[in-house]
Amino acid sequence: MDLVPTDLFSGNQENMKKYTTEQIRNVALISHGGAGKTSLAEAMLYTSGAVNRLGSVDAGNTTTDYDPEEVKRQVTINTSLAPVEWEGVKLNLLDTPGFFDFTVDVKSALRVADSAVVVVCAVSGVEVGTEKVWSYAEELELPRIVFINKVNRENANFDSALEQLNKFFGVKVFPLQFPVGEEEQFRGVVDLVKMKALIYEDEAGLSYKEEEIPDELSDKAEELREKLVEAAAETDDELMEKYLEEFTLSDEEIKKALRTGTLDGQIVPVLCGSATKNLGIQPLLDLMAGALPAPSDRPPMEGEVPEQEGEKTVRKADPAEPFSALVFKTLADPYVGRVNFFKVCSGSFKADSQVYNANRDKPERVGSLFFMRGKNQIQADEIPAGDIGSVTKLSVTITGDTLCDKNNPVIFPFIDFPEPVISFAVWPKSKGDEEKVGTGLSRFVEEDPTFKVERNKETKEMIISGMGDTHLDVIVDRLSKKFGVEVDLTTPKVPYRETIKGSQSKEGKYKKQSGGRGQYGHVYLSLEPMPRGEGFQFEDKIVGGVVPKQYIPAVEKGIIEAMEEGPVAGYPVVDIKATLYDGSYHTVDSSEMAFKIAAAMSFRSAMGAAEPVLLEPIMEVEVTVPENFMGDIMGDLNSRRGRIQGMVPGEGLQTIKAQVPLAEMFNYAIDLRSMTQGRGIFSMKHSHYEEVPYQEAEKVINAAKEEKEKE
Ligand SMILES: Nc1nc2c(ncn2[C@@H]2O[C@H](COP(=O)(O)OP(=O)(O)O)[C@@H](O)[C@H]2O)c(=O)[nH]1
Ligand SMILES: [Mg+2]
Repeated sequence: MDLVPTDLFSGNQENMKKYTTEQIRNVALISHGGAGKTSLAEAMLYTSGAVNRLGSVDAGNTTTDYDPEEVKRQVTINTSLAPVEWEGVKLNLLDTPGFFDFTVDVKSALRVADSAVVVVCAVSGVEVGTEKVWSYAEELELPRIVFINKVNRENANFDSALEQLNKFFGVKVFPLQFPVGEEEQFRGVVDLVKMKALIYEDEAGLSYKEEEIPDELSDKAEELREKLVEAAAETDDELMEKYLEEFTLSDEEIKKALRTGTLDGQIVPVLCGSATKNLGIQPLLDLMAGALPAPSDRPPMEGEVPEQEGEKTVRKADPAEPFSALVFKTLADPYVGRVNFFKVCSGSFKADSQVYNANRDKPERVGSLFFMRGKNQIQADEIPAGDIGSVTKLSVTITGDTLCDKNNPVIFPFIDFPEPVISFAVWPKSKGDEEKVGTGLSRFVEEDPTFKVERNKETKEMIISGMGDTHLDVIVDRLSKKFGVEVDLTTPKVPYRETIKGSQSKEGKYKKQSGGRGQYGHVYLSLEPMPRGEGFQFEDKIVGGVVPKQYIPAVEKGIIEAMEEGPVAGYPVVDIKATLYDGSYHTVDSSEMAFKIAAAMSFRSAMGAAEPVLLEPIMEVEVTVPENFMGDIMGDLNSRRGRIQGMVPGEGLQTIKAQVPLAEMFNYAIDLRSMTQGRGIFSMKHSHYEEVPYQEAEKVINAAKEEKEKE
């Protein structure tokens, strides 16, 4: 098929020094959407000299939001990489999306990161997304630094943001700085280790002067310094002894304690600044390089040996170990082909080699290897353990796969992918584009484990499902840009079912006499309801061969075929038991066909008389929102015919569990977002089928009638 070329990857070649495992820091930038991760990555690139102008999200020219879909929406969609060279260390920044639709990218990035910088907005403080990403990092026991950003913004309040951090995440969240001036007045930070004020003078924020702490801030500085020394002393028995004797520690001792404390999670240091003003970036880079772990400081990766059930093995981030790498991101670009991003977990990855994909039991030929900086490629001959790189044109490898040495195979577990929350039926705008749409969508499935495509046999629609309307919107735009096809999305049909509430027995007789051989089939069926989810059961109670054995399967088949279209609105029939208890036959005229027809006739008339009803799918829904939205959310769920099952309180958040009909949930992802200003999240999965209430059923029946008449 024709592919529309895109310029996703620029092909620009850059150069970079070589770094050893110990000199690498893989740091994920995580936060609630909009706190400033992409801007912060840009500021770090600029401060380190990797780019010579400070790109901005608003102007659409940052290094890490390079995808046209990201520029258009001004939000990060894909995790992208930004290696920053600082003080002999390479910081591989993973700029993750904050938008909930793309949470999987955050989890994937954290799977390969060795630490994280949690960005918090000085105006909004701790938000739903902050808590989410914090809990992901906590689960993985990732060392963390907090950066309180946007101190220059109107209504910025460092102390209040810090207080919230302490409230939500405990006292281990510890300031190493506080701002000098806020909002427009923000001009530097008080460094509590150096006990100096770092004051910025140039517009670009590239240099600062160390000054005495201004008088009005010195009490606060003393007080916080005291706490800092105490916290540092607590990381180590020896330091504690010294502290108890001398009531103080040297700056060097504090720094060392900060590193130990950060590495083992006892301390989460807090820094502050402004990404867009490029203020406070150097101290952040210094701390990241100094206190965050190299891959070799982290516990070894655990994996399974393929085909040796239950056998575990570990890989250390050591170039001397056998080669292994974990693929954490796949991009399908029609122009360059498939791009896989990986972290080398052990050994080293050599260009122009052959490796083994352990998940798919397939060899892969490897050509060139690259480090990526946004969309720019930096060619690499060899990528050592711990480092992150990319490779194009592998044939079978996708997100989550382990590449390794064939003689030392290992499979690393990846992340659990969440179930999609929103679905649409997709229709090509021009007839004949069906195949192109199918091909395009299946490419996206390859690169995106949270995107699903399915042809619904019952409703005969092509259904796409994803993590939110923006997610699917992006897919539709990409379908047009990359594959040149335009599509419309419509609300999917609800896969209703039908069943009966009563029991009935009816006769079915099919008899035809038209010269020559006739047709004769004759049965009595009784139908009775079965519990939800039981499907279909057939019982043969014929005695004395009144319906001969060879025709019994035809009777069952006749019923099953008739069940495809129920009497209420033409939906499939479920949860019934059919018993064949009587009938008769004709030695010459009876046939399988005749019995099949007779069975269908008997089934239909029994169905119609046995109180047939419509069933609808009920979803198990979990909604998490800040407490103050509880009332609105419950009211809304009620109006969707939902039944509240329970509530689980959290720190400032509530999780509501409810059962809600699918028919009422198609727009929930969108409505929840607008009801909660983006602060609510939800998940849902199919639970069971239930009878549709009379008034609703009426609508469905009328719609089905209209549809039939149209045909
Ligand atoms: N005033 C101010 N705005 C900022 C700062 N950092 C980021 N922004 C703005 O906040 C918005 C979101 O920033 P972005 O980097 O895309 O956030 P992300 O979603 O975390 O990547 C953009 O409009 C930025 O220009 C800052 O330090 N001060
Ligand atoms: Mg971003």
